[in-house]
Amino acid sequence: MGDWAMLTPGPEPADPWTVRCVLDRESALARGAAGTGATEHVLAANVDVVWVVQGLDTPLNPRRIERYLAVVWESGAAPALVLTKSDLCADVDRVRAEAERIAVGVEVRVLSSTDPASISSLRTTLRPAGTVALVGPSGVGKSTLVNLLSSTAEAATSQVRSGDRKGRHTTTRRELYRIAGGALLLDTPGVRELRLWSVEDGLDQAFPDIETLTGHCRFRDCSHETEPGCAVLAAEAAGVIDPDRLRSYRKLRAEAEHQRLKEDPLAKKAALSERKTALKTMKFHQKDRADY
Ligand SMILES: Nc1nc2c(ncn2[C@@H]2O[C@H](COP(=O)(O)OP(=O)(O)OP(=O)(O)O)[C@@H](O)[C@H]2O)c(=O)[nH]1
Ligand SMILES: [Mg+2]
Ligand SMILES: [Zn+2]
Repeated sequence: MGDWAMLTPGPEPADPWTVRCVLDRESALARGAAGTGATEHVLAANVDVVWVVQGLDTPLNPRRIERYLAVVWESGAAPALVLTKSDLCADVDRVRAEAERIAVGVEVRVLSSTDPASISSLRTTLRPAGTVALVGPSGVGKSTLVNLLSSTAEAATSQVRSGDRKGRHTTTRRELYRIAGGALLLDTPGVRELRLWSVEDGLDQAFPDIETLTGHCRFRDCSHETEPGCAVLAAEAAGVIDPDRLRSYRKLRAEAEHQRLKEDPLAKKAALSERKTALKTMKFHQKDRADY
């Protein structure tokens, strides 16, 4: 979804058009496919901006937002964090501030379907021919937002469950809507969690606060776990970095590395032989010690 193709019309107006070629993708929002996650699933191609949509009717889930942002940055599209249902949140200012701490350097927008001004303000960010994809869990109001922004869209919506406020997976396939002014909105089915797919730079972009510190670690290949002279650990100890955020960064990094090895047999082989060499060196040292 979202690929651009070159078509040529047939000789007669009623003739079918022929697809000449599909243009190279400028961005691809990809995640590990459901199940094993061993294959790539492109959610959307050629998207300029991705709105990571979360509802304020439930507490903010920082770890989920970080994961979404890493995937979006990696895609080449620019993320924005869109917090819906502000009418159901008692403490919007506090939550907004918390969101800004999590989504470092990302625009955070707070809105409600009941507040037309907040919707108009979001509309002003749309660009002609620009494509915006909406991603986020089921029930957060993605399709509602599409309908509010477009005068013609009639995307189906349905109420969240009253107990846990979970959505009902109303949108079941990706759907592109053209809206007045020429922007395109891509509504997607809700997904609770995005499995990482070959995220490398995206992770650093989602954690710029940690990324800037890594350059100051004593070792270039510092894993920021136990190494001496680690600037990240020092920042954590000084209370500059939230330990939960650091845990999340480590977890996502480990997951991305695991995914990379799964995707790339050569990298896996290299990692294995590296481990073997390390093991041999260890044995060698043990032998040395036994000689003493
Ligand atoms: N109070 C309130 N309700 C909202 C708001 N935005 C959406 N809703 C309601 O939330 C419910 C779910 O909205 P949908 O637009 O279907 O959610 P979705 O994200 O498209 O869900 P899926 O298609 O299942 O992924 C609907 O009953 C909406 O009316 C809002 O800002 N405030
Ligand atoms: Mg929907
Ligand atoms: Zn370090």
